[in-house]
Order: sequence, then structure tokens, then C-alpha cells
Amino acid sequence: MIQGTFFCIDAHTCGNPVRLVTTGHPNLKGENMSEKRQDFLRHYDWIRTALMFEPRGHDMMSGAFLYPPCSANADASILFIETSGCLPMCGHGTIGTVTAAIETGLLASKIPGKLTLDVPAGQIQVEYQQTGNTVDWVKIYNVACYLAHQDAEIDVPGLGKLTVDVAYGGNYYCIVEPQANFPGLREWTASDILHWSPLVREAACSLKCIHPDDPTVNGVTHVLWTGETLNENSDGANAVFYGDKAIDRSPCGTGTSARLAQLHAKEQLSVGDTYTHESIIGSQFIGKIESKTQVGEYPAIQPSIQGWARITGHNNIIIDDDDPYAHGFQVV
Ligand code: PYC
Repeated sequence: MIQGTFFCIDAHTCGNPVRLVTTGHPNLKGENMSEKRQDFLRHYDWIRTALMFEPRGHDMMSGAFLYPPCSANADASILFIETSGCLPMCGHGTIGTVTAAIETGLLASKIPGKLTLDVPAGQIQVEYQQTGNTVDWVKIYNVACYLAHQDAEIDVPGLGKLTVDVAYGGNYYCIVEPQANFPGLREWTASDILHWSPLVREAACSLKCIHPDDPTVNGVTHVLWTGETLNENSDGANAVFYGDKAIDRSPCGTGTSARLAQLHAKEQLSVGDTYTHESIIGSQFIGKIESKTQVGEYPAIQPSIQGWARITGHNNIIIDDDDPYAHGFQVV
């Protein structure tokens, strides 16, 4: 028996997949997207695993559902889904969702080129430029971001000691810069990143992080490795590890936001500075420190991230009880 049919618009943001699910939304309980995220994880997680894991998805798969706004001033809400769960915030996911939704007419803005969106991490503002039917770029004014731990020493089995920072950019990132036990991202292969990242994340679990405004957002979930750039006009390069086996092909919106918060806290960037951030494949986001703010007791920044996305196809996904892999599987 068919459990669900999900019509999806498949897209990519600077190389990383975004599957925007346009039908089959479960009716979620909650006043805001953080509560709705918890409800989805409790009762409907099979939809995520079916759409993100193999055989319908893959290790990097990431997607979103659009919901009606939770706040009076918002245009819509986004629930992010990916292989590791439901992220509080996803930058590449937002850029892909906005592009696909505007280009296909799923979402119309009240003010041309501007949107206010509720996401589990809070509320974000979006600007986009459209030429004809094409969305050329999307700029996200992200939630407030801050440095949670500076120069923390962790011991990674087999690799040794690393000095790392942990910053919040919508998710908590363990940021690793080149040092004695890490020669830099371009000196490592993708297999090296996939091998060491889970061990770094595990070692970084000792670094407590709980979001002051929402305790359901907690713990280091992502590892951001830095290194030399491929493009002359990039200010920095990164490879973000997420889930069990994924390296972000985009420069990572929340990762870039975390990096901006870290560099601002360490007085390497100031308000008004832009930072062109490059991914493992050389694709770029433009980050900017828009203003200073506060998250609980932490000095914080309000960053923006700009990037582009393209639709790759339309996908009518069927989840059938008769299929032993109806809810997906992972090979880890
Ligand atoms: O763009 O924020 C992002 C993101 C998080 C995980 C993968 N991409």
C-alpha cells in the first residue's frame, strides 16, 4: 500500500542538493517552527529518512518543506530535513528553497524581492533578485550568531591534540584551522575529512553549547575545516562535515555565519566587512557582518549570506509499504 506520494522540486545551491517537498506535509503541532520541528522528529521522521536516505536520496541529501507562517509578519515557514535530522537553520537549504519556490510560483512575496521566513532557529529576512523567471541570487539575513568557545583543546584519537573554536551560525560548528595536526583542507583528501570529522565531533562534545534562547538547539553537530582557497577572489575556504558521511558542496550558509562570528570575536573582521567564502569544490557565498548584537550573555553578530541555486528537476517520490526500504537506509 502506498504510504505517501511526495512531489519534490530538486535543486542545488552552489553544488549541494536541496529537495523542496511540495506535497504530503504532515500537520505539525506547535506555536513556532522550533516546536513544529520537535513534533516532526517525534512523529513523522520516517518521511525524512524515506526522502533523504538511500535509495531515494544519498549521503549529502538535504531538503525542506514550506509551511504557512507562524508569525504575523512572516510570509512562510521552513522545516529543514536532511540525513542527520532536522536542522534549526540551513543556509544552502534556504537559498535553494527560495529559488525553487519563487521560480515555480509556490511562494509570492508581498514586497517584491523580499521575504520574512520563520525557521526553527528564529526568524530570518531574505532578499532576492529575479530576472524574468530566474532567481539570480538570494541573500539571507541570518539569525544572530556567536562564538561559544575559543581556543579549546580537544584530543582526537589517532590524530592527537587540536585547538578549536566553537561558533553558532544556526547550528554549532567546531572550527578547525591549520595547525600541527591539521595541515589545511587542501592538503587532505575528502576521505581524510570523512574519516576524522566524526572523531573531532565526538571529542568536541565535551564543549558544552546550549542556545540561550532555545535549549532544544544544542551540541556540536558540524565540523568546519579551513584552508587555502582555490579562487583568487575568495577570502577563505571551508569544508563542512555534517550527518554521518556528508561534506557540504556549497560554502555552507550556517557554517559561513559561524565563521564570521568567530572571526569577528577574534577581531579579524569588523562590522561592514564582507567575506567571500569558498566550498570544497570552489563555489562561493558572499558573507557580510551586518551588525553587532547579543545572544544571551554572548556578544554576537547579525550576518548575511548571499548565494545562488538552480532547479535540476521534478521528482514524484512514492513511499510504498511493500518496499522493504520504504523508510530508507544508510551505509555508514
Ligand atoms: O548551508 O547551512 C547550510 C548547511 C548546513 C548543512 C549543510 N549546509
